[in-house]
Amino acid sequence: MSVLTILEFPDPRLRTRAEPVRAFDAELKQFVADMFETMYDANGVGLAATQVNVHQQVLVADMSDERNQPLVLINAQILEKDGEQVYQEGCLSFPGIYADVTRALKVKVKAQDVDGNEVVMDFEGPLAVCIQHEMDHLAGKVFVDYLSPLKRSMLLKRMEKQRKQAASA
Ligand code: GNR
Ligand code: NI
Repeated sequence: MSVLTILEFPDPRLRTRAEPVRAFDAELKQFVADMFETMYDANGVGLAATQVNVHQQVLVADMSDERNQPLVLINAQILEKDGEQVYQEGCLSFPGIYADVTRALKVKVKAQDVDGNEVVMDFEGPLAVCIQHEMDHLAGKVFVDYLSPLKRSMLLKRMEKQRKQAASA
């Protein structure tokens, strides 16, 4: 098992569109284990393969307080969306910045598990936010893309400032 390096904005590799997974083999299982280790190590509630520079449609999540409800979705597709919610989002690729984003309240997702079995699952509330956030990463999209240009440039300047302070400390 290993903790992988998480790409940070403005790394252009975060804009890569992930390819579907075709081989449900031991290498995939090892990669999924590494993604969980990386997500838990970073105290994240989700992680997309894009963020660790692997451009395959793999996402992991765990929104439980006890950190004991791991969820892995491979080749996920949204079948249905319903309603709207506003949630304050953060992202491991944007350390220290948070912003309100409007997304669907509920999503019905078709995906595969690590063995390649098809699963259809319904998500609602914070977990639905997380799944939509991770699926965006796999499409090369990030949460600040939803903000107004003014709000986005304010937050990105703030992130840059914090980065410089951290580097000089
Ligand atoms: O750890 C994370 N927290 C979070 C909070 C609100 C909405 C989405 C997220 S996902 C984020 C981890 C991450 O960057 N996943 O891509
Ligand atoms: Ni993210």
